[in-house]
Amino acid sequence: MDKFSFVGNADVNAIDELYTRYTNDPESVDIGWHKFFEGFDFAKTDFEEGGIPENFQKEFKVINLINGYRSRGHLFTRTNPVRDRRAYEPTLAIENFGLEQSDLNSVFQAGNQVGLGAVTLQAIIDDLEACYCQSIGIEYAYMREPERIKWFQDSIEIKNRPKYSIVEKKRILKKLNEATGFEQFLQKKYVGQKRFSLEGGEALIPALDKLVQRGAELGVKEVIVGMAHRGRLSTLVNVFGKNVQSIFGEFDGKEFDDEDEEFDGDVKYHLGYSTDIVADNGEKINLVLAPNPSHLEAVAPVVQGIARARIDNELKDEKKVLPIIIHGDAAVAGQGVVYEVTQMAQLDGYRAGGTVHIVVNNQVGFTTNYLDARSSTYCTDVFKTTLCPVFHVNGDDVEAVVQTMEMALEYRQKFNRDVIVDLLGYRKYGHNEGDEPKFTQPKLYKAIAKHLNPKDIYLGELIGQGVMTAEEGKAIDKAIYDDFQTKFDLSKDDKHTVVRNFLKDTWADFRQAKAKDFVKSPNTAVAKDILIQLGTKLATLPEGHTYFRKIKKLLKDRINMIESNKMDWGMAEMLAYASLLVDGHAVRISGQDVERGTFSHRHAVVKAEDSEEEIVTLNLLEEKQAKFDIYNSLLSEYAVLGFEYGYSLSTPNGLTIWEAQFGDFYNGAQIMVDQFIMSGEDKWRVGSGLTMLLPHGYEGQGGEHSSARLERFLQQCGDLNVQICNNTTPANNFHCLRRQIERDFRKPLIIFSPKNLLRHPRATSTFDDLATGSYQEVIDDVNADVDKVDTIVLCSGKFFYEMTEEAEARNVENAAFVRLEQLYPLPKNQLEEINKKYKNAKNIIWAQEEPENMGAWTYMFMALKNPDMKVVSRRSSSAPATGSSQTHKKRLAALYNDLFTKIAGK
Ligand SMILES: Cc1ncc(C[n+]2csc(CCOP(=O)(O)OP(=O)(O)O)c2C)c(N)n1
Repeated sequence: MDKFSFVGNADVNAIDELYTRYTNDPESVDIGWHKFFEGFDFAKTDFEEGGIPENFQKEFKVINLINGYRSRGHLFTRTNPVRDRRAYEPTLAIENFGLEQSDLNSVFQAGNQVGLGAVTLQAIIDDLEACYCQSIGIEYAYMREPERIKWFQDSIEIKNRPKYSIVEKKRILKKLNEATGFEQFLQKKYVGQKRFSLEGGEALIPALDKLVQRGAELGVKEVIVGMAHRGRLSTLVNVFGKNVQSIFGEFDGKEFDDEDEEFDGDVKYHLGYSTDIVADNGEKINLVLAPNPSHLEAVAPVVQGIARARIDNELKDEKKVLPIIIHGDAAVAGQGVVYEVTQMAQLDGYRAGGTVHIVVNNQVGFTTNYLDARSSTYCTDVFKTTLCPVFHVNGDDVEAVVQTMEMALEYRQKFNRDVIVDLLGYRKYGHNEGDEPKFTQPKLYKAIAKHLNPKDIYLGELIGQGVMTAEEGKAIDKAIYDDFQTKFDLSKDDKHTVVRNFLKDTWADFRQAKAKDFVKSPNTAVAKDILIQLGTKLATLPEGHTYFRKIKKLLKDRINMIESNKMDWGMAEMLAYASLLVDGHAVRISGQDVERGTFSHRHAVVKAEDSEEEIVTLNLLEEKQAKFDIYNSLLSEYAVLGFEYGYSLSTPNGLTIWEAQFGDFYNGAQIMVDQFIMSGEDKWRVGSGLTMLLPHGYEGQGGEHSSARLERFLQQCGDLNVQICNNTTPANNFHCLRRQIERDFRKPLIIFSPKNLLRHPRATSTFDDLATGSYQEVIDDVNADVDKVDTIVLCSGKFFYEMTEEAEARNVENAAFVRLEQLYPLPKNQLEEINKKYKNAKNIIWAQEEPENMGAWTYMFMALKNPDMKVVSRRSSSAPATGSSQTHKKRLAALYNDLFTKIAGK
């Protein structure tokens, strides 16, 4: 396309240049300009001498007017079904473009720009009004790629409003009818029960139906949907085809079909669902609705992660997977995670081929008016960060909605970019069905009370067009009602609410874990010769590049580790990944600066010095190995952790890891931890083997680089929901990572990972440590003399090394320092064995470097219920640590004094 076709303000010099090109080669300019010049004889125009003739100037003014409609037309649309829009200045009145009423009947070549040929100004305006200022408003003129702008102009200006066939019209009506009938039935049977009615936004159902049906035609095989409460039940029944009978059972509050008495389950409008449907064209489409918490927008990155995993693991083509995220207008404008997700959308590590974002915009958020809910013009403005096109469409004009969906999907399939649809409607009732909206929006609700629902509006139109009769309309209503009634009656005999629907096929080979699975970890050893082979390969850089001297040394050190049979943390970690990869398990790691590693211990990606080419030796192990993916993330925790959680839901056979820069920063993603990772299985029976690496440890670096808030995780442990580990040896970390894949069930794993142990001279392992045994939940003190020990010091994490060094210096011999590597599930049997072994021990101490109100102390106290257990810790504190290195040292000294005083039995 020609670079001048999108000039915002037609510039005479630019057009002069364009004209010169046209005279030399008419084909070299865009067709719109070609036509424009063809009908206008500029050849004799001498700009320099004679000035610019008036008719020529006016042509430019008309072009400016056209561009005005293209870029600002969306501000003057009829997209709001129940309220007047705010007034925007300047308007598109022709006077604002230097034109006059007397010009309306003059013919302008500029009509060629919108595909009309030379026509009157009035005809041009009529066309622009029809394209840009009716039920659909489009924001796209800010896009930078001419190809995409042209695509939009063609779609809007050339295609304009499509004429739907009678069959299509009837299908649209059917979906609207189902949406309306569903809500009305529930309103009658379950008065006042929360269902978060879609009424006022019913057009969502034909809209989603169109996305699925058109998607099937455009090659989509899977649709991954995330949405909050509003309209969720209707979507499940009317788009996913979930049997409405089970929804009625959920309204009756039936118990969940889970044999575990402790299973909690969730409210009906949070449960996930997966199903296959056959589209009208005969293609099978898999539909997935992700489970979600109340926390609005939190599901957005999870959906992206699921979709990306489906692309990576199976479909290998972005066009085959369609992520759809449905938002509320208040939530989309207010929640920062939307921005994070938008910013991720085109990144290599996180792209999922473009998401269709739909806002069910009912103009209110609970009781809050849009005027108090955002500073931006539109609730969708955050998406413009990446210059995404945004459609605003009137939900009362259902054909416009369906047309918008077609355009949005076609755009997505063509360009693999995000596209946004702001579906304007209203909310017929209060926030939920027991809520009185007139307290806060009396005027609006007066208007809403009088407003016909979208189904009746459309039915009226179809009757007017002679497509249907009123009687046929009534018959459809009755048939829908009768069908619901039959299923309602049948539902009374159902005993349970079915929970396990979501991603059922993906998880078919995995079972639910039981308490006995955690008594002992499985064997995760790897034969020594294989480890040596893998170690050599991952420490060998391919020839043909020059490498930075320090990196060569680093890899040479890894080779030395093989020769000296003494490895560090990074080597064992890499070997864990390598061994999984050659066994066919993909490994994916993302987080800030993970490729090198925040503390420079990993170097999973090596940059060639000459070309900056990225060398990933973990992908150079064997021809048939699984893929190792590692991505430095954008500087986000919330969305990235959510994404990886979503990825893990779809990838039970691979290891999915998120690493925090420092453990502290995970709390930016607290919602993901609380609402998904810790509680997902108990609410939704979903599995996840997501692994979080949270650097943790007191090294005098201040309040924000010390604590990954172990106490918070431990407080949320129950129902065997996760594993909390604080590993102290490279080998144990190796076994811990491998254990994630070794078993036939999955649990999230949270590793409180070290910083100073990465290079600690005592924190090393041998190849034999990796080639034998399994993960050790408890590591006994190998140096303790059982007969001399009268004190057991239980501890966790790197503090062990500091305490034992200090104990050696003080010649302490009466204490055994026992490491608890896995804090949850608590290895009680193994702790009991320790107790038995140290038969002379009368004294038991829990020693931690964290303040008393943090770390594992209160958890251990509750779990062991031993009133004689003493604690050694820093004093309770509000900030996790001091910022002064001197104070840090002083406090550590105090900690030792307390510890060794207690060990001395004083
Ligand atoms: C993060 C978060 N904060 C607050 C709430 C409580 N809340 C539930 S719905 C709602 C209003 C949502 O408005 P909108 O996004 O416009 O969706 P609507 O309910 O109008 O469809 C609020 C504030 C929540 N669920 N999540």
